[in-house]
Amino acid sequence: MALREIVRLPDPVLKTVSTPVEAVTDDVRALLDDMLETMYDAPGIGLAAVQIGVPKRLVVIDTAKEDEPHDPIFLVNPEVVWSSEETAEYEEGCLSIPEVYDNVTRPAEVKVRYLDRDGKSCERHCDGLLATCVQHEIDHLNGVLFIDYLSRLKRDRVVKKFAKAAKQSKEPA
Ligand code: K1U
Ligand code: ZN
Repeated sequence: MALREIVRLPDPVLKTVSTPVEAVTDDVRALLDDMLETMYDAPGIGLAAVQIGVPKRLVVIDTAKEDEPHDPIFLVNPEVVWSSEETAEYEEGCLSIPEVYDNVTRPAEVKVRYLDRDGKSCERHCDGLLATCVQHEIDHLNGVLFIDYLSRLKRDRVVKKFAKAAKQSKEPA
């Protein structure tokens, strides 16, 4: 297992549509393990492969609380096959946009279809924080960020701040 670097806004890879994984091979499992280690280290509750610069449809999630044992979920080619009419608002964050948090409204419950770490086809009903997180991660696979749900004014402020930081980090000291 290895820690990977998490890419930040405005890296253009974050806007790409990730490609489906053809088969769950040992290489794919190794990548999922790196993603999980990177997510726990950050720390975060979810991570999409594109956030480590690999635009493949892979996601890891663990919404267990700090005092609970790890409970990781590995999702290969996840898709939402049902969403509730009822919505829920949650103050989201993103490891690719550190220290920015804002409220996003999404369906309160979703059913997700995916392949697990062994390549087995699964369906899972998600509610609460897991529903929010899985939708946030599937958005990453489609090049969508949570700031895309904010007003243009708020989004532009965040994009400007991160563009400036990226420019400064490239300048010689
Ligand atoms: O995809 C990501 O950028 C990870 C992101 C997932 C997420 C958080 C909140 C709502 C929706 C999706 C994060 O994990 S941000 C960090 C975070 O929420 C957290 C960090 C430590 C403990 C608990 C939460
Ligand atoms: Zn994110």
